[in-house]
Amino acid sequence: MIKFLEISKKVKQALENNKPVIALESTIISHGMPYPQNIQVAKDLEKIAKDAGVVPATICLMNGKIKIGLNDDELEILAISKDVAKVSRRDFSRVLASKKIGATTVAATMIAAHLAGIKVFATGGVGGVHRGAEDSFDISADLKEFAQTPVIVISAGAKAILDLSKTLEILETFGVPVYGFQTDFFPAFYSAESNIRIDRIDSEKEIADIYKTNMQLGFKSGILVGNPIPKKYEIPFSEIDEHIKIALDRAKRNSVTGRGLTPFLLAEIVKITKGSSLETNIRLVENNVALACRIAKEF
Ligand code: PSU
Ligand code: MN
Repeated sequence: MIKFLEISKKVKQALENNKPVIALESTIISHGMPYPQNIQVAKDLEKIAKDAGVVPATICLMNGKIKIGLNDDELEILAISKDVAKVSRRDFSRVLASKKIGATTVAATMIAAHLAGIKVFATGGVGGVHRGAEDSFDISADLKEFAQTPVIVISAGAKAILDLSKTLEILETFGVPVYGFQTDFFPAFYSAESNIRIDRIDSEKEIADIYKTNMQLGFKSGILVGNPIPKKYEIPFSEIDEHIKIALDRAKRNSVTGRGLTPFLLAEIVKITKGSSLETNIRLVENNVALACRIAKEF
């Protein structure tokens, strides 16, 4: 498997010298945000990490390689290109074998980060159990990945396009530790909190310690950290919920399902909120990258 890895020089050096590194996913660039904001965000996130003294490793599939750490040209290709595949675990080998460009979801980024030896990964929101999953069975492969790949994922929880309580139930079933960072409630992406209680953790060191203990026990699971968006940037739940219902209705009327559903809903919500949800989305990812950097420094 390692033969497919192509680790950038900076990331390799940092890993060899035990310097802090964080992984960043590429699906939020290619499928999660529109151009040209996406390229700006991709670069800004890398800058936040660098300014914190941490080496950022944005991950994608390209030319039959799992690329760990991208240069500006590669980021640009991901942001602009129209035929970037969205890669979750099941798509990994197909996209590698075809040598096409693939953007990695949370699940695929966890796999790649773990192969490269990166312990901490920052994203926006994780995939989860979709509303109406009792009929559609639409449950993101991200959740199963948490059960089997030991990476700490910093997220702002999950969007209310999902069924948050079912998402947490599945994670519990899979034995995945889920923590609220300095909060007692699972964050709801655009909104700082949902009404669902989770275990609280107050320091970066505690998260690192739990990860180390998990590894010493031989547990394979990842750790999901819910990091709430700062209150001043949040969109209140009641407000965003109306927009989400409109987006869900449009998805139903256009028969959007499967891997296309999450990107469709994200894009519709940006349209409905005239870009304000995008602004919020950017703020929360930045906030997650900053926390990921502090946790990476605990190792
Ligand atoms: N949630 C977001 N923004 C995103 C995604 C999720 O708020 O961009 C992306 C992530 O890459 C996540 C993927 O891993 O969507 C989940 O897709 P699906 O629901 O098809 O598993
Ligand atoms: Mn799905």
